[in-house]
Amino acid sequence: MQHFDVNKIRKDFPALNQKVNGQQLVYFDNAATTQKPQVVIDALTNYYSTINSNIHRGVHHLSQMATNAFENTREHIRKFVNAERTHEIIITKGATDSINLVANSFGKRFIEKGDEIIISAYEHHANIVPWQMVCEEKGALLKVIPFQENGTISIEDYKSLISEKTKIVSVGHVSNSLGVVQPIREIIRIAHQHNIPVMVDGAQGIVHEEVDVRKLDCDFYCFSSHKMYGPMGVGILYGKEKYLNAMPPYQTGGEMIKNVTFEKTTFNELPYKFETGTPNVADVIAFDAALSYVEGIGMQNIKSYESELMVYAIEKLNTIEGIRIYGENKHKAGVISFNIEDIHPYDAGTIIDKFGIALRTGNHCAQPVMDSYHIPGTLRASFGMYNTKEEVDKLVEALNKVKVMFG
Ligand code: 7TS
Repeated sequence: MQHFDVNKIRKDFPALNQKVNGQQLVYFDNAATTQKPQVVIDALTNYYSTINSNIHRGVHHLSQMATNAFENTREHIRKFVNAERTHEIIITKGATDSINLVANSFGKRFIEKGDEIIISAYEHHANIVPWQMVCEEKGALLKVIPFQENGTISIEDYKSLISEKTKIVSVGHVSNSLGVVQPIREIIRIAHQHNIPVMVDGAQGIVHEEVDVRKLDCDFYCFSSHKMYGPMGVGILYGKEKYLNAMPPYQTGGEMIKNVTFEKTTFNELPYKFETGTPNVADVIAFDAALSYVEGIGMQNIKSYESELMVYAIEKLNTIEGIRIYGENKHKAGVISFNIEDIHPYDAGTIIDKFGIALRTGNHCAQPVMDSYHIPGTLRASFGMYNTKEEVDKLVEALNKVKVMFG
C-alpha cells in the first residue's frame, strides 16, 4: 500500500488537468461519475489494439485471451468484495441494470399477490421504480422506510414495517443525494431474523467504504464501475448462490443457454444464466485495471483522506451565511447537498460552472428526498480521492460571489 499523496494521484487522471471557462477545472461531480486514471484509459486502448474478439465462443487465440481477461476481472471483483464464489458475481451494464435484474427475476420467482417489499425514502430512483413495477405486476405492496431530518432511517420505523408478508428489503448503502451512510449491517441483521433477504444498492457505498459481502451477510449487493474510477457500461451484481440458482433468467438469448431446440431450451449455469449476449468486454477488462488502481492506493487510505476532506468542506461551507446543508450527519461519505438562501440551485450551479467548478444541481434522481425537505433540488458537491482542500476553498469563494450576485 502506498503513502497517500493527492498531488501524485491527480497526475494519474488526465481529465483533471484542463481548463473550463478559462479556469482550472474543479471536478465535484463524482457521485454522477468519477474521472478515469490513465491505466484504465490505456487498458481500453490496449484491448482494442490487441485482443479484441468475442468471448466464451472461439477456440482461437484472441478469443481465449479476451475470455481469460474477462474471467480474471470477475475473479478480481470476487476478491474485492470478498464473495465466497466467483459465479456469485454477475456482470451487468450498471447498478440500474443489476437492480432491474433482481427485481424482475426475484420478483418472478418469489413475489406473489399481497406480498410486501420494503425500500427506503432516500433511494435513488433506480432502487424505487423497478420495485414499483414488480408490485404493480404482482399486486404486491411497496412499503417505504421514512428517513429523519439527519438523512438516516430509524431502526424502529424499519422494524414496524416488517411483516410475515415481507419478501425482500432493498436499501441503499449511502444515499446519493445526501451522502449519509445508512445502518445496512443492522438492516440486514434484523431482516435475517425474519428470513427476509436484503439487497443493497452499493452504487455510492463501495467507492468510499470497504465492502465485505460475507461480513455484511447481504444477499445481493450491486454497483457501477464508472463511479469507482472504471469505465461506463459495466455493473456488478453480487448475489448469494442459493438465491441466484433459484431465480429464473432475466433476459434470454445467446450465452445464457445450455441447449436450444424449438421444443425446449435449457439454461446455462451461474453466472452465465444472467449474462445474455455479447458483454461489454473492453470496459469489463478495463475495470480490472481500475480495481488494481484503487487497491494500489488502498481503500482505507481513500476513506480516511475523504473523511478529512468532508469534515473540512462542511466546516468551510458552514461559514457561508444562509447556507443549508441537508442530511447533516456524522456518518457521511462523499456527498454534500446544500442550498443557499432561496437562490434556485439551477441558477447557482450555472454561475458556479463559470468558475470552472462542476457541481450537480437538481433532484439527483431522488425526488422523494427533495419532497421530504419541500425543495425542488439542491446543489451537490461530491468528492473523489483526487479532490483537495484548495478546491473546496475555491468552491466556497465562488459560492460567496453567487450570494453577492443574487443579494
Ligand atoms: N443507485 C445509486 C445510489 C446511485 O447513486 C445511482 C446513480 C444509481 C443507483 C444508478 O447507477 P447507474 O450507474 O446505473 O446509472 N447516481 C447518480 C447520481 O447521483 N448522479 O448521477 C447518477
